Amino acid sequence: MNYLSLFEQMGRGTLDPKESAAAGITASEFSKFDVDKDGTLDKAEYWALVRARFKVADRDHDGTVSTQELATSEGGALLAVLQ
Ligand SMILES: [Ca+2]
Ligand SMILES: [Ca+2]
Repeated sequence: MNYLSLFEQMGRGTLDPKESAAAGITASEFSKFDVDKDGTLDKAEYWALVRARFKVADRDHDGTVSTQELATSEGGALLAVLQ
C-alpha cells in the first residue's frame, strides 16, 4: 500500500479494520484510536495515530524525524502508516 492509495481510501472518510491492518495498524492500536468505537478510523482518529507514531519515532524530541530516526523500528512503524 502506498501513501496515495491509503488516502484514496481515506477519501471515503474512514478506514475499516482490514484496510488498517494493510497499513500496518494493529488490532490493539485500532481499538485504542477508534475513539468513538464505531468500528472505523475516521481522518481525525487516523491522524491521532500517525501523530502518536511520529512522537515515538522522534527520539530526540526535536519535532522532526531524521533519516537516522526513520531507520529505527519506531521510524519504520511511522513509515508503515504513511506508505
Ligand atoms: Ca471511529
Ligand atoms: Ca528528531
